[in-house]
Amino acid sequence: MKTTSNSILFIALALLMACTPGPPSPVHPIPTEDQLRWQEMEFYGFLHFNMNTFTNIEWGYGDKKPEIFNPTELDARQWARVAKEAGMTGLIITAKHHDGFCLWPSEYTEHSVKNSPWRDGKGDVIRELADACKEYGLKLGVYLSPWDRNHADYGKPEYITYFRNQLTELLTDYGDIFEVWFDGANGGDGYYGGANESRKVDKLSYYGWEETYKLVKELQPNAIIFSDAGPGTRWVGNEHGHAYETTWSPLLKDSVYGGMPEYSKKYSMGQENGTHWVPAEADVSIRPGWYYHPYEDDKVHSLKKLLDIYYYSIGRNSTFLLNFPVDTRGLIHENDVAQLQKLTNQLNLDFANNLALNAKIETSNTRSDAAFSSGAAVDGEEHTYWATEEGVIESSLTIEFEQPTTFNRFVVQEYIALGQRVKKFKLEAEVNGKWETIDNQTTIGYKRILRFDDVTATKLKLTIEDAKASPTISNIEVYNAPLVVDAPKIMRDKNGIVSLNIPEEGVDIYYTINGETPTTESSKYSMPFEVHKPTTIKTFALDSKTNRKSEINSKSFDISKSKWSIVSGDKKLDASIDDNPNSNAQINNELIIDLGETHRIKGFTYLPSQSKWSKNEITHYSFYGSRNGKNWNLLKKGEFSNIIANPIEQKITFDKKSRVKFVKLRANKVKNKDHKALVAEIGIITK
Ligand code: FUL
Repeated sequence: MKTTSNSILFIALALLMACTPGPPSPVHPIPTEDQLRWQEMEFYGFLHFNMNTFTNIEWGYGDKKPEIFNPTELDARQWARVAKEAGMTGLIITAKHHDGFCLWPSEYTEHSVKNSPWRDGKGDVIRELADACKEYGLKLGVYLSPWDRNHADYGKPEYITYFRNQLTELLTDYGDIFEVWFDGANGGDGYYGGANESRKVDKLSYYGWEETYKLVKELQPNAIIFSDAGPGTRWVGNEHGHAYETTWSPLLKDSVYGGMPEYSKKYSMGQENGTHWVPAEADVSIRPGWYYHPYEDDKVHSLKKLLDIYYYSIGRNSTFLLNFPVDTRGLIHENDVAQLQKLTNQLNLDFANNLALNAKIETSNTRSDAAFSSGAAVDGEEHTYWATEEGVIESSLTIEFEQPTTFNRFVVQEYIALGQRVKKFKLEAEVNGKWETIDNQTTIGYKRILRFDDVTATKLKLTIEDAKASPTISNIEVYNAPLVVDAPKIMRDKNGIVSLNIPEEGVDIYYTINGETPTTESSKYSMPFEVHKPTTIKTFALDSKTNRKSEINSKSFDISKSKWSIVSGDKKLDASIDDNPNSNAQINNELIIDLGETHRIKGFTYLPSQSKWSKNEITHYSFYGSRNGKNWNLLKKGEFSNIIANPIEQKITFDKKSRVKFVKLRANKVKNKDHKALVAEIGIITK
């Protein structure tokens, strides 16, 4: 008798829940209003501009005089215009980087623009940017580096007071700030007011973050705070701008602190059982480095790479923070502007015509309340959503096209105000009356974009296979993006043999080997060729059937390594001079190379291992040269700045040229001291 009444009660309750009008119950954690607004900003810019711009390095020691800072044509309105035209919603600037130099006339230090020749010491970059952002309708954010290699008190409690004073200036004097960026880096050594020593701090306790966060909230209640641990947004864990196929916005925040060594591998993808809403932000520079280096003028990312980044950040439940290294004139370089424009144009084409807008749809289950009907998923409005009945997880939504329709992009969004729910979903298409799987995936979150080869179908079905609670889908869009012809990849091997490769077949490749812009009148590629002298190779591909043309790819080479050998004769070390970025040599502190003949060299390059989560980057080095392999001259000693977070090729130039036949790289420090250094490639600079 008791059992029956219990069952009746249970059924009644279940029915009541199923028919309960009103929105689904939230699944915690959920975002704050500010986080929601911030997430919808999607695409915003980063500006790295500082003393490093003028010293041509990535991390300054803090020992340079403010006189060095002297942009000739600084124009913050250009930065804002470029960002606005690209569809960006805000700009974040390095108000103070690790070298401690301040772009505003802080009253707490002499190490700032006020002692520079720029605008006779009366300038304020933050003010100019704040005004420009206002004019162009962009939001303003500030990066204030906690690590300060200039300040004498860094490491002592006094520095924290200084840091908070500076934060107070920035958050009081420049209007609304949408994001405050706290970087986790601390490489140890610095100038520190002349002490020239190494100072590491306990990143968990030294900065007193909780107090600092309170200060931010007091001064800028709506600002989002960035750090590895949030609390507003978290680092995506790499500097390539790539979020993960499975990216949760919830984070086990209490297990994380800013700059923790295991963060990237362990926490950066977020967690299904995360306790706090701390969504990912994917930061990446438009060139290899964060700061401007003239030698990277021809290394601005290709359209293909920028598109990949877009789809791997915004398309994977993350925001996209794209950096511009402002140059010594104080402008975003024209090459960067050109690539950005290509990205914007292509995205406009990719997302030109939403084939799902107000399409005919069917769902396996829908909440009875009309406010959450299936039509809400295709009404082009992301604040309305389709929801299933409470507790109904497995569900599908089918779009029916009026005629066979071709598409290759699928956009889907969850109504995240109620929490991130979907754990597993699949996409299928009905092609010639048969259902075919397009993709099997995991998380959706704020936005997920799938790219796939052209499919021509009459129906398209999204199936939610697993979720933390009944799904809430706010938006679905379908597009047919035009094909982009890839620019040929330029590779040269140890013997100086150059090959130009492209994935597409039936496409013609044209090239020049003297740095000139190639046209269809230039050499047509048919087979690999030899190039031994320093030069720049430029190439593009043309699909003559459709007249689609790729952008031009360009790569500069120094002398070929055909005569080089490893002095010890150890064959395993050849990987460091084989001109193949994907093979590594493991070295015992030192690597000695015989260049085969004498060269006047003005620098060297070091490419660390390109494998994910490598522990073997050399962070501090000495580089020597010799004419006979016996008597060595130290040519340079220093650090490879930021190599751990951004393991790109390091380009080191000497104060003067040196004639050498032998070179020696010594690893003074490796990222993880229990690991041996890995060298993907060593090069020399002669031109
Ligand atoms: C890193 C810094 O060390 C780099 O210099 C750069 O500012 C990047 C955005 O964050 O951690």
